[in-house]
Amino acid sequence: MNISQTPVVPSNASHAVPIARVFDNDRSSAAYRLRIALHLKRLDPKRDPVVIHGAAATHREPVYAGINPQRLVPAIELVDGTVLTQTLAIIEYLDELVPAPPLLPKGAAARAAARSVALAVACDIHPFGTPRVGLYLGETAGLAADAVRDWTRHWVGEGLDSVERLVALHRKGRYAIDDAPGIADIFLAPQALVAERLGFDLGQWPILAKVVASLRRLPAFSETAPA
Ligand SMILES: N[C@@H](CCC(=O)N[C@@H](CS)C(=O)NCC(=O)O)C(=O)O
Repeated sequence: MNISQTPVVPSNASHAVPIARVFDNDRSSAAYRLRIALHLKRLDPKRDPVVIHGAAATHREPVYAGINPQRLVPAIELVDGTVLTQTLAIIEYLDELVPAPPLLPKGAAARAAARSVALAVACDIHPFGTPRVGLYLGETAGLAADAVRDWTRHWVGEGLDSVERLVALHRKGRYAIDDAPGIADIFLAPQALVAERLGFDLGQWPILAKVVASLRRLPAFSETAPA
């Protein structure tokens, strides 16, 4: 990891955001959420890659553990040394500092609905597919690779069944909530990609499939996607 404290002064954002660096990972769906939000806000801070897969993983080593106590990506470091973790917290921080375009809809109920979709993904689906959980199931619980994959597929499938019903309740536009891409979409699109990587056809969730197809036409979602 490079250690640099160069502050980011965004060229197009209406307010300067004092980010020194983003701890990023190309394959991580949580890091993808943050890349989408930064793109929507026209921010392009310095990125420090953190390896989270395989023998070369650096995220559980003392250097990164000293930065993010949870040893997860993404995280951001501000120019004053403050480290912010958890994508929903970081994205809402960006939204407060750079209000345009807004990532939360108008109206308290619509905002709660948008957060409920984001949280359904972040809390109730995403953790089941993380490297740490897969490693525990394989190495400690002794499950074969196929069994780990089936286990992950089960929770991702059941979770997205629920999110399909949730989005059906709240959707009033082209995307998950309305006609502006926001936090519900920022959490949904990366999780949809994980589902596809696990062999799901998004067509089994017709509403989510439509929303994700629309999102993938937006540069903020397509240009920041994991390889
Ligand atoms: N709830 C956290 C999730 C962060 C997370 O689990 N990130 C994954 C990558 S997608 C990670 O760092 N995993 C490392 C591991 O599981 O060991 C957030 O929203 O930021």
